[in-house]
Amino acid sequence: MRTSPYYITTPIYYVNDSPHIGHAYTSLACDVVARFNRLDGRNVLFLTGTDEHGQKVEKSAAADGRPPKEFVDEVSGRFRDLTKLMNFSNDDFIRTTEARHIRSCQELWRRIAANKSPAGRENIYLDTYGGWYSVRDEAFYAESELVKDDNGVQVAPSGAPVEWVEEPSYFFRLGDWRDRLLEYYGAPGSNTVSPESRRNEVISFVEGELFDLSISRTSFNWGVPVPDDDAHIMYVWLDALTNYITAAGFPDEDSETYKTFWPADLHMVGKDILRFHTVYWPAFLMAAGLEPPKRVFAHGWWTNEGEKISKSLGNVIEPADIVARYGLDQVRYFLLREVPFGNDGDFSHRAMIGRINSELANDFGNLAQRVLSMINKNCGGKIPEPGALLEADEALLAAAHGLLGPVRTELAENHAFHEALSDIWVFVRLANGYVAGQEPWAHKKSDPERMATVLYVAAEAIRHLALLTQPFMPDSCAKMLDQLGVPADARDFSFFGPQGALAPGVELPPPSPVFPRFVDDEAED
Ligand code: ME8
Repeated sequence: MRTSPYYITTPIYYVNDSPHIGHAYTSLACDVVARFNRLDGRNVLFLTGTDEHGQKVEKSAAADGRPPKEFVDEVSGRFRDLTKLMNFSNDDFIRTTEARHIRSCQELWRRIAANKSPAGRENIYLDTYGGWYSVRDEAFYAESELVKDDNGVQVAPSGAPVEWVEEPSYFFRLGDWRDRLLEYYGAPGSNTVSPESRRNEVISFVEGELFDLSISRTSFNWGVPVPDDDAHIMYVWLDALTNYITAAGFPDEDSETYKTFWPADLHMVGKDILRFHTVYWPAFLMAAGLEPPKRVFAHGWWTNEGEKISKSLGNVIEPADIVARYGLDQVRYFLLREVPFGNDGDFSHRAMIGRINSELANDFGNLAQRVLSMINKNCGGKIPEPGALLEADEALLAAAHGLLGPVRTELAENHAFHEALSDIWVFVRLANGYVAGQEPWAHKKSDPERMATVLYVAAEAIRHLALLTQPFMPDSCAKMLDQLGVPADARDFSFFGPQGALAPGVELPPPSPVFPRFVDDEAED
């Protein structure tokens, strides 16, 4: 168990369109880390929300024929619904159109402007921006960064269209912060920016030509006004990134929330928005005299059956559809088990069904169902009283007790969800092998005490599995723990190990399967 507080954030999502599987993925990863840390005794602040200003959102509202505020209220609601659909345990949901956030942005701007850069210059100065802008990426690009698409047209490195923009703008003296940024990234092996390949990418960007950054716009007005100059609104990324300190209570730095939670322990993001989080954001914070986040982790990109996910290709995966089809916890398990976290991954229905049937229904589900049914039939529906333990029993219990340490490292430190699950499943198979090898059913008449011991040890194994997989599959594990008679207040990790052992004699409800097999009604062949 640990006690230190823990602050974790998702990106705040643009409300130009409905949420899809990619948004659900990042938030799910954060939810699992947040739940794990809470079970591990930490005081967690888990934040998600919506990014509602900027040209992209303004254009989407116009295309929908509605005033921006009315439009963002509705679309933000869909992201809030996603948190319920996916059973996310976020403590706060921030919207950048909220008064608390506008106040926080303006104060951050004032502080940056009031301080000098490391070169002793003004951090913010007024000039004119003449250059490329991509509304889709909400990003400025230098000529040298543009690439040609298949038709020979100049586009952003992401493939997004760019337009020429020329307007008065405030600039942030990003170039002056190079050394401080490099210091922040630390020595090789430090995990301020993870995974390592992303860290290298960021360092080579910062070591290159670091242009000053345009941080205000004048050609439209859907944004936070720049303090003392109403003709300008803040660049949407400065506004958006600030959400992370707004929710921590900024500018009230004396508040308990701020003192407890800032700097954030982890900003989880997709690889597309790495630069904003690891270059611009820490530079803004340092310029304002605030601490930068402890860590940014950038994960990979999902494709759908090998294709880029996009509205125009018509292959957007709606979280509600797959949850309705496969079940919520099945989807949660699949997304974090299928792809090594950090890598790109491909969504495939076949792979989903494969994992549901083999790993959830066969391996884990059958283990629980077999053991609980035998207890129900042969032990009067009560947790059996174990007799003397044999070597095989001790070995299985020791393996169960030893699981928390490595899973904590993989999940809470390295965010290698796939490895955590794969280790847990090694134990699921060990427990299945134990039950098959010890044959409790064979001792029913000849040695009922031995049968009771094996079923008790197997039930303890299931209790440990259910405790440990709660962050991934909270509802299913709750059902399993109910069926084991584990009280609701005995499910955190302080009950992991012998101190939380099942109490013999506790009456159990009749067992019912937690992980059914998926039968494909819609299969065409
Ligand atoms: O960038 N695979 O918002 P956004 C994996 N508002 N993850 C995906 C994905 C996919 N195919 N598609 C989206 C923004 N994501 C800004 C963020 S933060 C201060 C402001 C996830 O709505 C992934 O986390 O475009 C990605 O970084 C994020 O959604 C982009 O969401």
